[in-house]
Amino acid sequence: MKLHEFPRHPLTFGPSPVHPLNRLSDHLGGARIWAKREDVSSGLAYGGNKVRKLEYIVPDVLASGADTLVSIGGYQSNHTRQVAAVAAYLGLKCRLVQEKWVPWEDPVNDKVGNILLSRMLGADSRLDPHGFDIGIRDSWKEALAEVEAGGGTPYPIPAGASEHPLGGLGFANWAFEVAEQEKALGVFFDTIVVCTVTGSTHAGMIAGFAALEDLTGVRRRVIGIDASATIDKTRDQVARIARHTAELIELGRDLRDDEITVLEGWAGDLYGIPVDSTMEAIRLGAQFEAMITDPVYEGKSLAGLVDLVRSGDIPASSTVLYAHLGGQQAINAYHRLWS
Ligand code: 5PA
Repeated sequence: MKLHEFPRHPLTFGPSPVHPLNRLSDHLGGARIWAKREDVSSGLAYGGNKVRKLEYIVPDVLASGADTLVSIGGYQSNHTRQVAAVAAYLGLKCRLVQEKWVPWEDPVNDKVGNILLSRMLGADSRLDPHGFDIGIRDSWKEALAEVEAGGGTPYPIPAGASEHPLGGLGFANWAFEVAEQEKALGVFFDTIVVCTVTGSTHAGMIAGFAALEDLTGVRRRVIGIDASATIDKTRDQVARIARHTAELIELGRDLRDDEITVLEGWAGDLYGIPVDSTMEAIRLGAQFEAMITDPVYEGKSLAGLVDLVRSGDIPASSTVLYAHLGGQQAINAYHRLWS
């Protein structure tokens, strides 16, 4: 099936906004930087990148007759909050496994931000002591079995919706949306920078931009910045989901290795724990553009972008699009970084 033939259940306001980051670009003195904002593109509990993925998964949920969405993430998972939001919006139940993915000892880490919102949205959100892993988890399988045992019909949504067979479609379509916006704005983004952890955001973009390249003959760099700190797993997952999504949308060729780029160097030692470059990037985004980024994801990808522009790896002649994927809801659990 071609991408536009897959059913899509609208959960966003439409195309996410694109705008220039002029003061940040001037400050860095290199490439011109723009942002495309998944953080302000949906009315469902603040939205974020998972809402776009879920637009392609919801038709399957509704067709399945399930009554409970079951998903998994860390205590401050943005993904689980977005699953809770979509469940509420569709009138479904929601069971969430919130694992202790981050050794961040703060008395409100399991109370404020994303988890607070998930509870407000009516999800059955339960804490689990297991640590970080982007793979398929026993705790999630147990939650699925529990829902069934209780007479419910669960619909499984894995971490970040990434291992879901349709998980890459949302961001494959993002590539085509970018191309439309470029026409309207009279700009061309030769480089895209995106945060990657469970992989289907970046992987979807890779498949989508590959399809666009085959239509137009124009190549671009799609750079994933790792924020998982488990780079091998994330690289494998990105490559696998990109290839799967490319096949799904009938790309008709294998992806080249140069189309799959996940860079390391800005994740620090641990998922969810910011390092100096993260804090500097958050400060730059906030103080030059009033663009808020979080210490888990977007602060790290912004740090990658800042360094690549400063070093000239992304040349001064480039126009870069920074994919802002959301995540601000976690910042209250990180209040002591600023107090
Ligand atoms: C997340 C993911 P992928 O997981 O698709 O690679 O996206 C990375 C990412 N930015 C980037 C933000 C704000 C994100 O929330 N979040 C996960 C979550 O549980 O919230 C899936 C890990």
